Amino acid sequence: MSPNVNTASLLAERIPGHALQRDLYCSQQTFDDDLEQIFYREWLYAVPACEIPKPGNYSTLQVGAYPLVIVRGSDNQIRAFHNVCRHRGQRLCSKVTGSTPKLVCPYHQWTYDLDGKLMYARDMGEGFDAGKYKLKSVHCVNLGGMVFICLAQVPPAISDLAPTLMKYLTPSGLNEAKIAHSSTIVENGNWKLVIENNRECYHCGGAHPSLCRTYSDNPRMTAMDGPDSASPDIIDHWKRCEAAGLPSRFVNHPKMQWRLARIPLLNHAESYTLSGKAAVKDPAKRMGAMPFNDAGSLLFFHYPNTWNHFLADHAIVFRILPLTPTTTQVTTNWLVHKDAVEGVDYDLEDLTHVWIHTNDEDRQVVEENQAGILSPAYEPGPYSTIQEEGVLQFIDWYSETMTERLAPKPVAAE
Ligand code: 3BY
Ligand code: FES
Ligand code: FE
Repeated sequence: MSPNVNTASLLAERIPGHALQRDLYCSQQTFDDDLEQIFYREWLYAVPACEIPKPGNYSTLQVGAYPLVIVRGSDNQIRAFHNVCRHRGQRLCSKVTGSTPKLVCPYHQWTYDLDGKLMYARDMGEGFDAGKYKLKSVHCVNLGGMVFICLAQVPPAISDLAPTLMKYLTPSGLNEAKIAHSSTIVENGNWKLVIENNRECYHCGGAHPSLCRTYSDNPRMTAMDGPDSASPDIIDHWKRCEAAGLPSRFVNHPKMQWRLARIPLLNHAESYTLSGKAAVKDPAKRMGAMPFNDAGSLLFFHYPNTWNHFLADHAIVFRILPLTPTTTQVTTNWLVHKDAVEGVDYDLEDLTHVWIHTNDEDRQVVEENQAGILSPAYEPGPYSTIQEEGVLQFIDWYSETMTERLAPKPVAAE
């Protein structure tokens, strides 16, 4: 690897329409720049709200250097805090998820209310002002059951996404959901390779035998560049769904940072199961209120760290977090209606089989991709404009965002 990597210069030299240069996928410098300019500045998907359904429930996550905790307060409000005690800095909550009436530091038991106020600190002497030691808060919003956080002092506008996402998610009933299964894996690949892989289905036929039973690898399914570029069968699907009151048409951020679109599954399949039938059998126990069983999958991605599938019976939500230049954590949650009972209304193996395998297949693809890119012989090759338009869009979004943010700032005039 080159000793002095300059992310901005590499981006300036990149060949449009091609994969990125090696150092952008593996250098410590670019990894640090990605954290600083993207992960510490953008809204990130954190958890499904149903992971913390009751006051006192919390979830933790690590974003780069920042340990964070997301808590539901006694007022039912979901808040995010730096998971760092204001006494001597102990991490407050070490479990991935848990439940507690108050946040008690394990070191010297400073005790915080669920809204972050310091309630109790033993023997701190006279003049100690507990009001100065609230937990540091992190911006946090619950959009239709998906909790997003932002580490920036001033977060970017979310107003373009919020109403649209809530409108599209409402029929999926995320607020009436529970987690049926959760999986966290580590992929030995740069976070951008994980997203690139998700943004195309050029690899699907070769890599995903079980997913391909129900999911079409037609490139127009995953990487439309606007509603008019969709194929006639998708446009028909939107018309049918929207006539039944289900928001479905392709909508996107102007720079394609996010996109929503409801796509049909193959042969009117109901769900991503091996049989194509709904995994949750009892229609009364399916998530949300879908007008028909073959409503397909509502696809939602938001850069830099989430893609999702909302089906007529369940949903699968994905979060990625970069760990090191060449490792990425991928967390998948399978959501079902809160009243659906495992072993009665659904079989867990039937529900999770396809995406547990698909995730593992994608992990292998990403790891082999990273292994090849680490070779000094690697040279960025061209993306297919027919099959990999989604990857091109992601790489363009990444390159433009980073280039703009890494550019030297004009010095203010005296
Ligand atoms: O291959 C993947 O990981 C997924 C399948 C659905 C969208 N994307 C192409
Ligand atoms: Fe938390 Fe001391 S570090 S109470
Ligand atoms: Fe894949």
